[in-house]
Amino acid sequence: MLTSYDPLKGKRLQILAESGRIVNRKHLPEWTDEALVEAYRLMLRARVADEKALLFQRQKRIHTLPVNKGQEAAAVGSALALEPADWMVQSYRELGAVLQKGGTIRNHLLYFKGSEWGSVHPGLPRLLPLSVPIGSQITHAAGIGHAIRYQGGSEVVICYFGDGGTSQGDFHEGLNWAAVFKCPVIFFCMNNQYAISLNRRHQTASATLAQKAVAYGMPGIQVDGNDLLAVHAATRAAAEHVRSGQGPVLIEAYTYRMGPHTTADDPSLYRPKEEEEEWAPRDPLLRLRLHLESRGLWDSAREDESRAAATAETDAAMREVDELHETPLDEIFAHQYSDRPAELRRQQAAYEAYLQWKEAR
Ligand SMILES: Cc1ncc(C[n+]2csc(CCOP(=O)(O)OP(=O)(O)O)c2C)c(N)n1
Repeated sequence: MLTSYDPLKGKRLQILAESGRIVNRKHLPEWTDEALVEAYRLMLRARVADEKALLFQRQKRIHTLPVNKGQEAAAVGSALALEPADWMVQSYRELGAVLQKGGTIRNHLLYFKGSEWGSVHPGLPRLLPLSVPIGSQITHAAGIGHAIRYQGGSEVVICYFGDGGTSQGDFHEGLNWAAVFKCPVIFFCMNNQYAISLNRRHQTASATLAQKAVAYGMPGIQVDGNDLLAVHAATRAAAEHVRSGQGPVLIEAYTYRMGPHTTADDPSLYRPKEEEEEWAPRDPLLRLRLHLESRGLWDSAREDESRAAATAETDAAMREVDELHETPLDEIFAHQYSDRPAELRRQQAAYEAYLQWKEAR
């Protein structure tokens, strides 16, 4: 692990500065130019899909959905540090990571159209369904990690959650369990500064979220979450540590949610415009693009071409999802129990009655 980045001293790992300049060669990942360009393309693909999904929601083609803008480097940089056999336990704001793992924009849109089938990723049993109940996925990740250790496997689990997730009991239970039993889990906290309208400084009295690792007896590190290279270097080091049987690691990616919490949110009600302006030049795509351009690896023609490809892919995915039927009512209740309990049957009947009443109005 990168022990020189002691979270108690508040040292944050950065490799790529906002100007696009490399400021830390010691931890620079050994990437080919092609790999770096591919990582940028993936971030751009996630950005375009996110922008378009917001429009589709406004057109009422999908329902309320979370917005990813600003968190693409944290998602893509971490996912690229893992192997295909590793497990990914998601929250709901890591589209770039899900796409890297092999998930599709179609499924992303399908899920937010209200269909659980958007959670089914053919051929990817190690990509868990998106998890909206805050923090609940942290204990799932610890459990998967425990099973891997018990069976003597060499896979790693990465588990994403937000700064708000660290206030849940599940966070304590998951990290404590994983540390005691040396479960191979990377706990990846996306600190985007807000849990809906609640600012991070009201979330915890700890100076950093990474320092919470110390109490559980595991390494913790805070990275510049808008820096693809820093996120990648830290996750790589964490994966090596975890894979070698030394137990879990906590990474705090210090980032910013550039858009609203979801399409149902208005951030102008709780955060100052100046703050958004301060973060705008730290946009993770902008910074990597500046770097690539300074090395002659990218230009506006390539940008336009990649944007157009991602736009076409997202439009085609939306058209396909438009064609799919609404989720049959029974399916909403179908996957929780093999024998549906009386209370659930009652709720289903009540919901059916409500829909009929609504139809008749
Ligand atoms: C157990 C639970 N409580 C409350 C909510 C309502 N809720 C939805 S998102 C959210 C904020 C989560 O903030 P954070 O963990 O920082 O993640 P972010 O949304 O910023 O990515 C809350 C409280 C929920 N989904 N689950």
